[in-house]
Amino acid sequence: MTMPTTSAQSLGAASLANLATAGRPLVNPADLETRVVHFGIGAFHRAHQAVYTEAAAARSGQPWGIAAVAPGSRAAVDGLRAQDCLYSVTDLASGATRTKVIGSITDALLLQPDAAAVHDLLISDAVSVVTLTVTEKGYHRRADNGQLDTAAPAVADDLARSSDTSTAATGSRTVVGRLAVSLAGRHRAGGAPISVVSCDNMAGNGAVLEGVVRGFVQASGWPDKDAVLDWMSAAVAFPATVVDRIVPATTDQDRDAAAAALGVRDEMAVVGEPYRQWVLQDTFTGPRPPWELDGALFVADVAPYQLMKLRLLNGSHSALAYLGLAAGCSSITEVLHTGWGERLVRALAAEVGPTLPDVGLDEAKYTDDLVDRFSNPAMRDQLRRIGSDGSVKIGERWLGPLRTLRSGDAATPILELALAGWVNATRPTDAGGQQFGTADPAAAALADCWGTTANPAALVAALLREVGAADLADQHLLISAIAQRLPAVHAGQIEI
Ligand code: CS2
Repeated sequence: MTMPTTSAQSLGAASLANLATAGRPLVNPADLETRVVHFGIGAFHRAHQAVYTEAAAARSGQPWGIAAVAPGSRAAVDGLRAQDCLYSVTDLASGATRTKVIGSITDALLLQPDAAAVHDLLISDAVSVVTLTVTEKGYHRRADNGQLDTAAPAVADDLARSSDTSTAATGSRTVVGRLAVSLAGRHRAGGAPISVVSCDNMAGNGAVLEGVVRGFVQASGWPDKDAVLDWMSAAVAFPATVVDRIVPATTDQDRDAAAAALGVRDEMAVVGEPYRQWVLQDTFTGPRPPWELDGALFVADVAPYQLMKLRLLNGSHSALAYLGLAAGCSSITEVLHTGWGERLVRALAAEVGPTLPDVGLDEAKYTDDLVDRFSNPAMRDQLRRIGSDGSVKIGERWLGPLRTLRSGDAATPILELALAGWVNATRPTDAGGQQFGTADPAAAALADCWGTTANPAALVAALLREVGAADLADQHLLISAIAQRLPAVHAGQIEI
């Protein structure tokens, strides 16, 4: 079915009544209250936590709404505001796509110009939950020890401004700085307990977030910083979570298809695989949305789920991305159609499987499901999306299991091949940037490694040092095994 879309009405509160029932939000946005603040308005949040929150509000009758804060993307804020914070999600099931408007976002704000409004929300008793999807680089951790990088320019800037209490409510450039300043403000205002929930792909993401926020408070010049830290220990929970849904970047074609399905134009449309999962550590303080009503799982320990997801899904995603780019592919589905794509997913799972906690999760089924999910013909998930930010992703996905396996003298041929793929993809181009168009916060430092040596083993070691893996860079057998793989990978020949 196609409908003319160019002159269609735009999605917004006024057009909701014109939508077919199946396309309407589960809640009336006007009935919601802002009780959650979310940082990061990207497609992933809109296709994941916002969907769970809408269903939780609808099924419980509790008015949970989300104020979504963009760390830097004015376009996302303007786009949402222009549509009264409404947007659609299309589930890309093969042969059966389904498009529905989501109504859980109550406001869209920018971290900097709207800082006072964000601060007011974070210190208000009405808000009891903060969630984050700011990606690995949004935590500003040092590559060597994972602590807050207080020397990173944006963090240093936030620290400098935070000591001036007259600018404390307006100054933050980083989400970590914003949280630290506003949590301190909440404490000073005698504020209620609150849960701050990292939804980014990092092992122990709750503890990571807690560590960088506390690191900011410790590095601040606040005379009451010990009291702030004590209050945080008692009243602020940082539960760990595992989030999962493959959400490709939205294309013009996706937006046209959403408009055809809805009968209104939606410039903020997102698409995702039908599968979604959310596992949360059950340590919330204060009220929270009953996300379990939409299938979220509350458990005592998310680590087994987290490691399985990071090492099997994200680990093979990154390997498929770098090796697929080398072989001339552009999407995950395309790589799964090569002679080696599925083999790579299964071989990586077999290699890293022994590093996963043995708590009865079914790795074989998980791997079979991964192959199905990656093969979904309705998805065009770009390798460039997954290959971006490799310097802050591969530590979580590959280097942890690599260390464990090597300390037990296990062979690691697939991780070595994957690392050769990553090394190959960091090659700088004459025009600047990386050869397949991936972006990386450490792109300049990685490019320098290429400039300082022509020796492949020395290059591999330098790149690993750059991502905080000096211990691995000193393992000569590992380094030469990776280096030996480089010529074939560079030529696009992937041998598994
Ligand atoms: C991907 C993830 O960006 C990436 O590198 O591996 O975004 C992945 O699609 C999600 O974690 C799936 O839940």
